[in-house]
Amino acid sequence: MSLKTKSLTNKQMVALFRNLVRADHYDKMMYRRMMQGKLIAFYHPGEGGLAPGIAACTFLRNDDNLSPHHRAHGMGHMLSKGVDLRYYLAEHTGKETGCCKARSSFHYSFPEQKIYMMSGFIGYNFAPSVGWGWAAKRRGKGQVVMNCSGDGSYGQGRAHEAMLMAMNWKLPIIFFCENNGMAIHSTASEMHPTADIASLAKGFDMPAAIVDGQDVFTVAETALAAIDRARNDQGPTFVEAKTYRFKEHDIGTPDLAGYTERTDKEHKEMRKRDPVVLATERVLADGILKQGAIDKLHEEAAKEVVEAEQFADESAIARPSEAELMAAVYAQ
Ligand SMILES: Cc1ncc(C[n+]2csc(CCOP(=O)(O)OP(=O)(O)O)c2C)c(N)n1
Ligand SMILES: [Mg+2]
Repeated sequence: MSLKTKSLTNKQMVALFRNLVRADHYDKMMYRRMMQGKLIAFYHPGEGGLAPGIAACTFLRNDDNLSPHHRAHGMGHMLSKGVDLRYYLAEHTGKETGCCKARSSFHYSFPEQKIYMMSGFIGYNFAPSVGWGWAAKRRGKGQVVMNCSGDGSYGQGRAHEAMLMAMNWKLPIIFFCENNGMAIHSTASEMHPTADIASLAKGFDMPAAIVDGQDVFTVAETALAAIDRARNDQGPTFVEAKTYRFKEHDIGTPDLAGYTERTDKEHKEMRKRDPVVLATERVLADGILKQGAIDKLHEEAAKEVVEAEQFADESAIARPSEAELMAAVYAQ
Protein backbone atom coordinates (compact mmCIF):
# COMPACT_ATOMS: atom_id res chain seq x y z
CA MET A 1 0.00 0.00 0.00
CA SER A 2 1.51 3.36 -0.92
CA LEU A 3 1.35 6.54 1.10
CA LYS A 4 0.09 9.92 -0.10
CA THR A 5 2.69 12.44 1.07
CA LYS A 6 2.03 15.94 2.44
CA SER A 7 3.74 18.94 0.84
CA LEU A 8 5.66 21.35 3.05
CA THR A 9 5.13 25.05 3.62
CA ASN A 10 8.12 27.43 3.55
CA LYS A 11 7.81 27.82 7.32
CA GLN A 12 8.01 24.05 7.80
CA MET A 13 11.08 23.88 5.56
CA VAL A 14 12.84 26.56 7.61
CA ALA A 15 11.99 24.70 10.85
CA LEU A 16 13.50 21.49 9.43
CA PHE A 17 16.59 23.23 8.12
CA ARG A 18 17.17 25.00 11.45
CA ASN A 19 16.90 21.74 13.42
CA LEU A 20 19.24 19.98 11.01
CA VAL A 21 21.87 22.71 11.47
CA ARG A 22 21.43 22.59 15.27
CA ALA A 23 21.80 18.81 15.35
CA ASP A 24 24.88 18.95 13.14
CA HIS A 25 26.58 21.45 15.49
CA TYR A 26 25.66 19.34 18.52
CA ASP A 27 26.95 16.15 16.93
CA LYS A 28 30.31 17.67 16.05
CA MET A 29 30.66 19.06 19.57
CA MET A 30 29.91 15.62 21.04
CA TYR A 31 32.57 14.01 18.87
CA ARG A 32 35.13 16.62 19.96
CA ARG A 33 34.21 16.31 23.65
CA MET A 34 34.46 12.53 23.54
CA MET A 35 37.96 12.84 22.04
CA GLN A 36 38.82 15.37 24.76
CA GLY A 37 37.78 12.85 27.43
CA LYS A 38 34.99 15.12 28.65
CA LEU A 39 32.11 12.66 28.35
CA ILE A 40 31.19 9.56 30.30
CA ALA A 41 30.27 6.36 28.40
CA PHE A 42 30.16 6.05 24.58
CA TYR A 43 29.33 8.34 21.72
CA HIS A 44 27.79 7.00 18.50
CA PRO A 45 28.49 9.75 15.93
CA GLY A 46 25.49 10.86 13.90
CA GLU A 47 27.23 12.60 11.03
CA GLY A 48 25.62 11.67 7.70
CA GLY A 49 22.52 10.19 9.33
CA LEU A 50 20.91 13.10 11.15
CA ALA A 51 18.20 14.05 8.67
CA PRO A 52 15.69 11.21 9.27
CA GLY A 53 15.32 11.88 13.00
CA ILE A 54 14.74 15.58 12.41
CA ALA A 55 12.16 14.90 9.74
CA ALA A 56 10.38 12.39 11.99
CA CYS A 57 10.21 14.62 15.06
CA THR A 58 10.00 18.30 14.07
CA PHE A 59 6.21 18.12 13.72
CA LEU A 60 5.41 15.91 16.69
CA ARG A 61 3.24 17.26 19.51
CA ASN A 62 4.66 17.47 23.00
CA ASP A 63 2.21 14.79 24.17
CA ASP A 64 3.28 12.29 21.48
CA ASN A 65 5.54 9.44 22.60
CA LEU A 66 9.01 9.28 21.14
CA SER A 67 11.66 6.63 21.38
CA PRO A 68 14.67 8.14 19.62
CA HIS A 69 17.24 6.09 17.72
CA HIS A 70 20.51 5.57 19.63
CA ARG A 71 22.64 7.08 16.84
CA ALA A 72 23.85 10.51 17.99
CA HIS A 73 21.85 9.33 21.02
CA GLY A 74 18.75 10.76 19.44
CA MET A 75 19.84 14.37 19.88
CA GLY A 76 18.39 15.42 16.53
CA HIS A 77 15.11 13.70 17.40
CA MET A 78 14.96 15.26 20.83
CA LEU A 79 15.90 18.82 19.98
CA SER A 80 13.29 18.66 17.22
CA LYS A 81 10.69 17.65 19.81
CA GLY A 82 11.62 20.57 22.04
CA VAL A 83 14.00 18.98 24.55
CA ASP A 84 16.54 21.39 26.06
CA LEU A 85 19.76 19.51 25.33
CA ARG A 86 21.71 21.23 28.12
CA TYR A 87 20.30 18.57 30.47
CA TYR A 88 21.28 15.81 28.07
CA LEU A 89 24.86 17.09 27.83
CA ALA A 90 25.12 17.52 31.60
CA GLU A 91 23.94 13.90 31.96
CA HIS A 92 26.62 12.72 29.55
CA THR A 93 29.21 14.79 31.42
CA GLY A 94 28.40 13.11 34.74
CA LYS A 95 26.80 16.14 36.38
CA GLU A 96 24.07 16.46 38.99
CA THR A 97 22.10 18.80 36.67
CA GLY A 98 21.79 16.00 34.09
CA CYS A 99 18.29 14.90 33.10
CA CYS A 100 18.66 11.77 35.28
CA LYS A 101 21.22 13.29 37.67
CA ALA A 102 23.97 11.46 35.74
CA ARG A 103 22.64 8.06 36.87
CA SER A 104 21.95 6.97 33.27
CA SER A 105 25.09 7.96 31.25
CA PHE A 106 23.19 8.25 27.94
CA HIS A 107 20.29 5.91 28.75
CA TYR A 108 18.19 8.87 29.74
CA SER A 109 14.51 9.79 30.06
CA PHE A 110 12.74 13.09 29.44
CA PRO A 111 9.29 12.37 30.91
CA GLU A 112 7.95 15.87 30.22
CA GLN A 113 8.40 15.26 26.50
CA LYS A 114 7.23 11.63 26.79
CA ILE A 115 10.67 10.15 26.07
CA TYR A 116 11.25 7.24 28.43
CA MET A 117 13.95 4.71 29.19
CA MET A 118 16.32 5.07 26.25
CA SER A 119 17.94 1.68 26.64
CA GLY A 120 21.24 0.01 25.76
CA PHE A 121 19.25 -2.89 24.41
CA ILE A 122 18.73 -2.61 20.64
CA GLY A 123 15.02 -3.01 19.85
CA TYR A 124 13.96 -2.31 23.45
CA ASN A 125 11.38 0.16 22.21
CA PHE A 126 9.09 -2.14 20.24
CA ALA A 127 7.13 -3.62 23.15
CA PRO A 128 6.69 -0.32 25.05
CA SER A 129 5.60 1.33 21.80
CA VAL A 130 2.70 -1.08 21.57
CA GLY A 131 1.75 -0.19 25.14
CA TRP A 132 2.07 3.54 24.50
CA GLY A 133 0.08 3.14 21.28
CA TRP A 134 -2.66 1.22 23.05
CA ALA A 135 -2.87 3.87 25.79
CA ALA A 136 -2.94 6.68 23.20
CA LYS A 137 -5.75 4.97 21.32
CA ARG A 138 -7.78 4.54 24.49
CA ARG A 139 -7.29 8.21 25.42
CA GLY A 140 -8.62 9.18 21.99
CA LYS A 141 -6.79 12.51 21.83
CA GLY A 142 -4.89 11.86 18.62
CA GLN A 143 -1.54 11.17 20.28
CA VAL A 144 0.97 9.22 18.21
CA VAL A 145 3.99 7.05 18.95
CA MET A 146 7.17 7.67 16.95
CA ASN A 147 9.28 4.52 17.18
CA CYS A 148 12.73 5.19 15.71
CA SER A 149 15.06 2.24 15.19
CA GLY A 150 17.96 1.20 13.00
CA ASP A 151 18.06 -1.55 10.40
CA GLY A 152 19.89 -3.70 12.99
CA SER A 153 16.95 -3.81 15.38
CA TYR A 154 14.57 -5.26 12.78
CA GLY A 155 16.26 -8.62 13.28
CA GLN A 156 14.66 -8.73 16.73
CA GLY A 157 11.57 -10.94 17.09
CA ARG A 158 9.91 -8.23 19.16
CA ALA A 159 9.91 -5.89 16.12
CA HIS A 160 7.71 -8.37 14.27
CA GLU A 161 5.43 -8.97 17.24
CA ALA A 162 4.99 -5.23 17.68
CA MET A 163 4.11 -4.73 14.01
CA LEU A 164 1.60 -7.57 14.19
CA MET A 165 -0.15 -6.18 17.26
CA ALA A 166 -0.04 -2.60 16.03
CA MET A 167 -1.70 -3.58 12.76
CA ASN A 168 -4.23 -5.88 14.41
CA TRP A 169 -5.31 -3.21 16.86
CA LYS A 170 -4.81 -0.26 14.45
CA LEU A 171 -2.50 1.50 16.90
CA PRO A 172 -1.15 5.02 16.17
CA ILE A 173 2.49 3.94 15.80
CA ILE A 174 5.02 5.00 13.20
CA PHE A 175 7.68 2.35 12.69
CA PHE A 176 10.42 4.66 11.54
CA CYS A 177 13.46 2.71 10.35
CA GLU A 178 16.72 4.61 9.88
CA ASN A 179 18.54 2.23 7.58
CA ASN A 180 22.22 3.18 7.30
CA GLY A 181 23.08 -0.24 5.90
CA MET A 182 25.21 -1.14 8.92
CA ALA A 183 24.90 -2.57 12.42
CA ILE A 184 28.35 -2.09 13.98
CA HIS A 185 30.43 -4.15 11.49
CA SER A 186 27.64 -6.17 9.88
CA THR A 187 26.09 -4.89 6.70
CA ALA A 188 22.31 -4.87 6.29
CA SER A 189 22.68 -7.21 3.31
CA GLU A 190 24.38 -9.78 5.56
CA MET A 191 21.53 -9.60 8.07
CA HIS A 192 18.39 -9.20 5.98
CA PRO A 193 17.18 -11.33 3.05
CA THR A 194 15.56 -8.32 1.35
CA ALA A 195 17.17 -5.05 0.25
CA ASP A 196 14.34 -3.02 1.78
CA ILE A 197 13.47 -3.44 5.44
CA ALA A 198 10.11 -1.87 4.56
CA SER A 199 9.18 -5.08 2.75
CA LEU A 200 8.54 -6.56 6.22
CA ALA A 201 5.43 -4.36 6.40
CA LYS A 202 3.84 -6.27 3.50
CA GLY A 203 3.42 -9.33 5.70
CA PHE A 204 1.15 -7.32 7.99
CA ASP A 205 -0.58 -5.35 5.22
CA MET A 206 0.85 -2.20 6.81
CA PRO A 207 1.22 0.88 4.59
CA ALA A 208 4.89 1.57 3.98
CA ALA A 209 7.14 4.06 2.24
CA ILE A 210 10.83 4.11 1.36
CA VAL A 211 12.47 7.53 1.28
CA ASP A 212 15.83 9.15 0.59
CA GLY A 213 17.06 9.70 4.13
CA GLN A 214 19.61 12.28 3.02
CA ASP A 215 16.87 14.68 1.99
CA VAL A 216 15.33 16.03 5.18
CA PHE A 217 12.41 17.58 3.27
CA THR A 218 11.40 14.43 1.42
CA VAL A 219 11.52 12.40 4.62
CA ALA A 220 9.41 15.01 6.40
CA GLU A 221 6.72 14.91 3.70
CA THR A 222 6.39 11.18 4.28
CA ALA A 223 6.69 11.41 8.07
CA LEU A 224 3.90 14.01 8.13
CA ALA A 225 1.65 11.70 6.13
CA ALA A 226 2.37 8.83 8.53
CA ILE A 227 1.75 11.06 11.57
CA ASP A 228 -1.50 12.24 10.02
CA ARG A 229 -2.71 8.67 9.56
CA ALA A 230 -1.88 7.83 13.17
CA ARG A 231 -3.59 10.97 14.53
CA ASN A 232 -6.73 10.17 12.58
CA ASP A 233 -6.99 6.63 13.94
CA GLN A 234 -5.99 5.03 10.64
CA GLY A 235 -3.37 2.79 12.20
CA PRO A 236 0.38 2.25 11.94
CA THR A 237 2.72 3.11 9.08
CA PHE A 238 6.20 1.88 8.26
CA VAL A 239 8.72 4.43 6.98
CA GLU A 240 12.19 3.40 5.86
CA ALA A 241 14.70 6.22 5.43
CA LYS A 242 17.83 5.09 3.56
CA THR A 243 20.73 6.91 5.10
CA TYR A 244 24.45 6.72 5.91
CA ARG A 245 26.80 6.51 8.82
CA PHE A 246 29.76 8.67 7.81
CA LYS A 247 31.88 7.76 10.81
CA GLU A 248 32.73 4.64 12.82
CA HIS A 249 30.01 2.88 14.85
CA ASP A 250 31.17 4.47 18.09
CA ILE A 251 34.27 6.44 18.87
CA GLY A 252 37.15 4.02 19.34
CA THR A 253 35.66 1.11 17.35
CA PRO A 254 37.37 0.45 13.99
CA ASP A 255 35.44 1.60 10.93
CA LEU A 256 34.80 -1.80 9.34
CA ALA A 257 32.12 -3.32 7.13
CA GLY A 258 32.41 -7.05 7.79
CA TYR A 259 36.16 -7.63 8.14
CA THR A 260 36.99 -4.90 5.63
CA GLU A 261 38.01 -1.37 6.46
CA ARG A 262 35.76 1.21 4.82
CA THR A 263 37.84 2.96 2.19
CA ASP A 264 38.45 6.66 1.48
CA LYS A 265 36.68 6.13 -1.84
CA GLU A 266 33.54 4.88 -0.06
CA HIS A 267 33.68 7.84 2.30
CA LYS A 268 34.07 10.31 -0.57
CA GLU A 269 31.07 8.82 -2.37
CA MET A 270 28.87 8.94 0.75
CA ARG A 271 29.86 12.47 1.61
CA LYS A 272 28.58 13.78 -1.70
CA ARG A 273 25.17 13.24 -0.12
CA ASP A 274 25.74 15.08 3.14
CA PRO A 275 22.22 16.07 4.35
CA VAL A 276 23.31 19.56 5.43
CA VAL A 277 24.86 20.25 2.03
CA LEU A 278 21.77 18.96 0.19
CA ALA A 279 19.36 20.94 2.39
CA THR A 280 21.44 24.11 1.97
CA GLU A 281 21.39 23.76 -1.81
CA ARG A 282 17.64 23.23 -1.76
CA VAL A 283 16.69 26.22 0.45
CA LEU A 284 18.91 28.49 -1.66
CA ALA A 285 17.61 27.15 -4.98
CA ASP A 286 13.96 27.46 -3.88
CA GLY A 287 14.54 30.97 -2.50
CA ILE A 288 13.40 29.84 0.98
CA LEU A 289 16.50 31.29 2.70
CA LYS A 290 19.28 33.63 1.60
CA GLN A 291 22.95 32.94 2.44
CA GLY A 292 22.89 35.60 5.19
CA ALA A 293 19.97 33.88 6.95
CA ILE A 294 21.70 30.51 6.66
CA ASP A 295 24.87 31.93 8.22
CA LYS A 296 22.79 33.35 11.06
CA LEU A 297 21.23 29.95 11.77
CA HIS A 298 24.72 28.44 11.98
CA GLU A 299 25.83 31.21 14.37
CA GLU A 300 22.80 30.61 16.59
CA ALA A 301 23.42 26.86 16.60
CA ALA A 302 27.10 27.38 17.51
CA LYS A 303 26.05 29.68 20.37
CA GLU A 304 23.49 27.16 21.64
CA VAL A 305 26.20 24.51 21.76
CA VAL A 306 28.67 26.77 23.61
CA GLU A 307 25.97 27.57 26.19
CA ALA A 308 25.19 23.88 26.66
CA GLU A 309 28.88 23.13 27.22
CA GLN A 310 29.18 25.96 29.72
CA PHE A 311 26.13 24.68 31.58
CA ALA A 312 27.52 21.14 31.71
CA ASP A 313 31.05 22.19 32.65
CA GLU A 314 29.97 24.57 35.40
CA SER A 315 27.56 22.09 37.03
CA ALA A 316 28.58 20.01 40.04
CA ILE A 317 29.80 16.44 39.53
CA ALA A 318 27.16 13.93 40.56
CA ARG A 319 28.31 12.13 43.71
CA PRO A 320 25.22 10.28 44.90
CA SER A 321 25.33 8.63 48.30
CA GLU A 322 24.62 4.90 48.54
CA ALA A 323 21.15 5.69 49.91
CA GLU A 324 20.40 7.93 46.90
CA LEU A 325 21.56 5.26 44.49
CA MET A 326 19.50 2.56 46.20
CA ALA A 327 16.43 4.81 46.19
CA ALA A 328 16.40 4.63 42.39
CA VAL A 329 16.56 0.82 42.28
CA TYR A 330 13.27 -1.03 41.88
CA ALA A 331 13.48 -4.64 43.03
CA GLN A 332 11.19 -7.08 44.77
C1 LIG B 1 20.08 -6.64 22.00
C2 LIG B 1 21.38 -6.00 21.62
N1 LIG B 1 22.24 -6.69 20.83
C3 LIG B 1 23.41 -6.13 20.47
C4 LIG B 1 23.74 -4.88 20.92
C5 LIG B 1 25.06 -4.24 20.50
N2 LIG B 1 24.79 -3.19 19.51
C6 LIG B 1 24.82 -1.89 19.86
S1 LIG B 1 24.47 -0.86 18.57
C7 LIG B 1 24.31 -2.18 17.53
C8 LIG B 1 24.02 -1.98 16.06
C9 LIG B 1 22.68 -1.43 15.83
O1 LIG B 1 22.51 -1.23 14.46
P1 LIG B 1 21.33 -0.37 13.93
O2 LIG B 1 20.11 -0.67 14.70
O3 LIG B 1 21.29 -0.56 12.46
O4 LIG B 1 21.75 1.12 14.30
P2 LIG B 1 23.07 1.89 13.83
O5 LIG B 1 24.08 1.69 14.95
O6 LIG B 1 23.50 1.37 12.55
O7 LIG B 1 22.68 3.32 13.73
C10 LIG B 1 24.52 -3.39 18.19
C11 LIG B 1 24.46 -4.71 17.54
C12 LIG B 1 22.83 -4.20 21.76
N3 LIG B 1 23.09 -2.98 22.22
N4 LIG B 1 21.65 -4.77 22.09
MG1 LIG C 1 22.22 0.57 11.08
